[in-house]
Amino acid sequence: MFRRLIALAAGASLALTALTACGSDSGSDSEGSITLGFSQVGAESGWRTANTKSIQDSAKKAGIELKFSDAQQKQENQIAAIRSFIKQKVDVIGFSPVVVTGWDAVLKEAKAADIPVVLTDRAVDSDPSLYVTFLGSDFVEEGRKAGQWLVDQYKDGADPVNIVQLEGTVGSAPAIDRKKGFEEVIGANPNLKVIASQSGDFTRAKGKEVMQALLKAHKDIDVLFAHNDDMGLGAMQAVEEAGLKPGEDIKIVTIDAVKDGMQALADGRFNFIVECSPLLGDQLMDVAKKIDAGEDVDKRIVTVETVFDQAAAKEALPTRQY
Ligand code: GZL
Repeated sequence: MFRRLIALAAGASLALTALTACGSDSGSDSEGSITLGFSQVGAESGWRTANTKSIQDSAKKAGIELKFSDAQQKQENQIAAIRSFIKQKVDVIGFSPVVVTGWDAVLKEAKAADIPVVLTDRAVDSDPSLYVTFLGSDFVEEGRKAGQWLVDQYKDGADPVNIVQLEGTVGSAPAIDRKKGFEEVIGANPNLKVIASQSGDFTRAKGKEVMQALLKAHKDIDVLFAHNDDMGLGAMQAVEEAGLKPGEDIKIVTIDAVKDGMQALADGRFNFIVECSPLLGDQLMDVAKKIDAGEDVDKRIVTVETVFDQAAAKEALPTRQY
């Protein structure tokens, strides 16, 4: 705030000078480098690793000083990191909230300290006045796209299609919203039935473990919908170890489109991936600069993303950034 006041005052005095004595030269730039404190969820998936790299590379490119903290998927670590950024009087705080609830207190502390907060990747249920903007994907739409592919695949079939769902981290926005969008769309075809749905916490290891249990409990699984590639890749191993062919005996639909997922798709072991872009770094730095300059920022910035079938994955792989 203080920096912004200086900028505004400098602007005002410049304008005044210009009015009273034309030809005055522009004031020196009061901009120094911006300090951004960022609390990251963790390093649970290929998507997260790519997201971290994007933020770190973009900060360097933008000349923004980045204080980065990895919360190992624990909310208490994120809250502690945000409090530390407040104490250090950073210019802007950014974070990707591991879960939707429990942020009101620390966001109010940031507001009281007059430090603007930017949400990236995941949303919170706090009052929107407590943060400047939410920059990230529309997870409900991602779930809908996954569901629509299944509806299209099975539109002419009369047999029941048994689906198991590997959900993301319990209480996280992507897990809640992807499930919501997926189940809303597959409701269009009464043959499409979710016979089991369990969290794999967005990790490969947990995805494999849960899929092993599901394969033991259900002998008639036709489709796996996993909320991210990493859980799908772990589950794919469980399917193969059970003597079944992933992509054929059990169709696999996932979300993210990180390189390992795209390779499985190109190899025919996945069937469809909905992209969720982790490359949010440049947009985050742009928002930080706008905030610091006192410029307006949209309350919601939705990332642009697409979908991939097996042919599209083969084509996209050679130039895939992540
Ligand atoms: C989505 C992001 C999710 C990814 C997972 O924006 O929050 O978290 O889909 C990651 O791979 O773990």
